Formats: sequence, structure tokens, C-alpha cells
Amino acid sequence: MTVAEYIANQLFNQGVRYVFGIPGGPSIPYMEAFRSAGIEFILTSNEAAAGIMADVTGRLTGIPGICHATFGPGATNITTGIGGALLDRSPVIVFTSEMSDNMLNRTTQMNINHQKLFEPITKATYRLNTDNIVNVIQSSFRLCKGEYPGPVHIGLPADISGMTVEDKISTGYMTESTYIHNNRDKVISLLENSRRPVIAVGLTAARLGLGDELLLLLGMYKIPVILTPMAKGILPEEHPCYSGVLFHSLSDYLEDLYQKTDLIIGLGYDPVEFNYESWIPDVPVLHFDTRETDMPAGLNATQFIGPSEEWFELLYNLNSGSLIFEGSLIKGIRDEMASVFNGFTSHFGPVGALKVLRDELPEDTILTADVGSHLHLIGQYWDTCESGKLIMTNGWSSMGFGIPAAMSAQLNYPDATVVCVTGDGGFLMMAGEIITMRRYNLPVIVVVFSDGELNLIKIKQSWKELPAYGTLLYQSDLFGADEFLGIKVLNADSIEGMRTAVIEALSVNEPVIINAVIDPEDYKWLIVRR
Ligand SMILES: Cc1ncc(C[n+]2csc(CCOP(=O)(O)OP(=O)(O)O)c2C)c(N)n1
Repeated sequence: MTVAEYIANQLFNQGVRYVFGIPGGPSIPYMEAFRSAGIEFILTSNEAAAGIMADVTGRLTGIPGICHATFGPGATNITTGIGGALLDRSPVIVFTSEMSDNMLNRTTQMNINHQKLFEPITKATYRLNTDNIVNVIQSSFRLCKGEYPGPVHIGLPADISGMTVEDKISTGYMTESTYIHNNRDKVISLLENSRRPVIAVGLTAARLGLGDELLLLLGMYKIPVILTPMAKGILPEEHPCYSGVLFHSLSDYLEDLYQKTDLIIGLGYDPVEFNYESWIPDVPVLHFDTRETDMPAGLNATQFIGPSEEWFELLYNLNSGSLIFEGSLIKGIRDEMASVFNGFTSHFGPVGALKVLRDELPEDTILTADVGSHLHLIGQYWDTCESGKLIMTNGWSSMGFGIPAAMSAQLNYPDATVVCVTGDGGFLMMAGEIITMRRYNLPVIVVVFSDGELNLIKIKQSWKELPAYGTLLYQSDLFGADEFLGIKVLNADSIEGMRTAVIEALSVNEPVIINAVIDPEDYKWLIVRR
């Protein structure tokens, strides 16, 4: 078997069905091997999109997402998606072409050191050869899926694709995470002594799919729950313990709740989304995780690092007799947030546009969001019925995420309704991917909130009492036509126009752009100043 065939077969056997990327010359034997093995090579317009598609494939399927780029500029382009896989905790393997041994340290076209490039943004980076191939490929799969999941880079020297590989058993490079079990007594005492705990649920809990365990716990003890944006969907939003989402629109309303607590319980809470010290009052933190996390000096924090079943065993030690549940406070906060949002639904701003989408789209729609003011709004306002139905990046937070994320969701779930909401700035970063959508006929509905500006940055300028500067995207109209790269553009500048556009977009089984020309004024009132 050749190197290329060995890799393709290993990927297929692990369940991989897509490789995302843009080829260079040395990629050709690999692409041919993928094709023969039953793996489709999905060509993107920019490697950044390929990296993001691999990230989202990894998140949605649990099978590592695979992407590929050529030397130098291909590799640097793809790093945008790889950084995302690292900070949004997603299993990804990225292959890049590297110079052959004899050219590696020479001055030559496209040559940079990929091992150094990927070192800070991956869990591990390897350069493949025929001696290490079996270990590298097999252990990369395990490593990228281990806690926390993340990306692994494998450099493919340009001259090895046709060399022969002997299949042998991997001796493994893998390191397992270590658990800390030495503070059970401290954990139990914190739980027993707390009367007003608040549970903050984060990305790790969502990734581990702990919704049922959480519901069981809340069935035993009524405790307020707040979520980070990437944990949305883990708890139904009508649940009496659901209080709201941290960090996004109107999250300052939650302060009334957590200022009263005597213990913050971080349940699979990943500070990559929002550091504890940025919001918690001066109370102890009890942090349940699968991996030790860094805590700032001065924080009264106790970490319990172990498998999630053990978190819940310990949580059953809460002192039910003395717990005080602020049910009416939670209801008050939720009602107040709802009434503020409702106040913005009668004109065509971002809240009005989102309301039409929520009214018209099936409940189980997969929504992908880009990064900007619109994400802050979606994070709080978009009612999310289950995990996996709202896909965002809040660890890496790269603009341009929404469109490739939607394409990836649609490829993996061909029958799902998939919608991307993006700002116009984020759209422009990935506009070339509209042709990818068309090429693979991915019937994604791309909703562009067109306000002509980088709104979130403009808002931050205004907080400093500075004029808007360097944030204007265009004068007049974004598209200036009713088609873009062969895809229909439906224009909406009113609530009624938006409703008509959404209904039309749902009725055709092809990619569609809705150009929602919104008044961005709402954001000024809804984005929380931090
Ligand atoms: C790749 C990247 N570049 C820059 C930023 C910083 N940034 C965050 S939000 C934002 C503005 C986004 O504008 P737009 O896409 O129009 O969305 P809006 O804020 O208007 O909703 C910028 C520049 C980022 N997060 N990612």
C-alpha cells in the first residue's frame, strides 16, 4: 500500500467521508486515493473555509473533521479554521504538503516551516515518514478526540505519497489526560454549605451532551442555571431554572441573580468563552471539568477534574434542606428581557428580522451565526430547542465562521433546514464560498444583516466617545443585483418583506441569500458594555 492509500483507508475506516481543502500539485495522489476509498474531496474557495468546515464536521459528528492545504500560503490560510478547532475544542486533523527532506531548509518558492506554524495552534504537529506513519495516523485520531478535543497537524513531505507502507500495530504517541481526585472532601463541604448556588453551564458540558444529567439534577434540586453562549440548547429555555445566557445581549440583567449567590458551580464551564473573573462576585467557585483549567490568582476556586459521572455523583450532595431557590427572581429576569426584546420587534431591525426567522423556520432548524453584534443578540434571543441547533464560535470568535459552518452542517445533515445569519462584514470575508454552496448544491439560506458597517466595532468606538472610523463597509446597496455568483438574492427591508423572503427561501431546494437591510439602532441598546 502507498502512503496516500494508507492514509485514505485509515480515514475511511474511522468514518471520514469528506476532506475539505484546496489542492496543490503534491496533493493530487492523495485526492485520487481519497476518491478511490470513497471519501469526497470538497473544494472550497479559501482554505480558511475548509478549516472551519472540518471543525464543524468534527463537532457535529464526533468523527475528526479532515482538511488539507498546500505549502506556505495554503497552510497560512487554513490556520484560521485550525485556531478555531483549538479554542472551540473540536477534533480536526489538518494535512499540509511540506517540502521534501532535501528542500526543507532551502530557499524555495512557498517554503516556510509548517511545524513551527502549527505548533501553537494544535495539540500536536508531526512530519510524516514511512517509519512513523502508522503511529502518527492512529494516535492523531485518538489525540484529537481526547479531552479537550482539538486539532492535530500532519505535514506530508512532497515526495512520500507513492512510497510503500507496511501496516503494523501502533505503539501510540497518545497521552491520556490525568484526573485530580484529591479534593472530594472540599467539594462536598462546599456543596453542603451552600444555600444559594448558581450553576454556570459551559461548552464542555454541551460537548459531552450532559443535558439529561443536568435535567435529572434539576429535578432533584431547584438551582438557577446560566449558560455560556456555546452551551445554548443544553436546557430548554422554558425550564423554571433556566435564567439566561452570559456575555451576550442583556446579560447584565442576570447580575441580580448571581450577585446573591454564595457559590458558583461551573459545570463543564470553559473559561475560553468568558473568564470567571470577568463576572463572578466575591464567592467561591467550584469548577467541574475534564481537564484542569487556569484560574487567576486571588480567585477562591476549587477544581474537580474527572469524568462527568463523578461530577454528578458529587452534586447529589447538595444540602436540599437548606437550598433557597429564587424562582420568582428568575422569572422576573426572563420576563424583563423578553419585554425589552419585544419592544424592538415592530420595526425592521435585527430583533424584528430574527423574530420573523424564528416564526417561520422549523423549530429544529440548524442556525449558524457569524461574529459581531448580531451574534450577541442571537446568543440571548434565539430560542434554541436542543444542543447542536445553534452553531457558533465563541472561543476563537473569527468573523467568516457562519457560512462555512452552515455548509458543513448541510453536508452532514442533508435533510435539515440550515440557515446562516451573518453580518455584512463577515459575509464579505467568505463571499467566495457562495460558489462552493452552488457547486455542491447545498440549500443553505444565508441571511445577511446588511447595515453597511462593522457594527460591533462602531459600538465600541461610541463607548469611547469616538466617531465611527474605519468601520464603513460600503455606500448604498451591498449586492446591487438580485443574484450573486449565480445564487438568488431576495431583498428585504421590512418585516413583511422579510417574511415573504423567508417563505420563498424555504420553498426552493437550493442555496438562497436573503439580503436583510436592517436598521442597526437596536444594537446600541442591546449589546452589553464590557
Ligand atoms: C477574523 C476577524 N477579524 C476581526 C474581528 C473583530 N471583529 C469582531 S466583530 C467585528 C465586526 C463584525 O461586523 P459585521 O460582520 O458586519 O457584523 P455586525 O457587527 O455588523 O453584526 C469585527 C471586525 C474578528 N472577530 N474576527
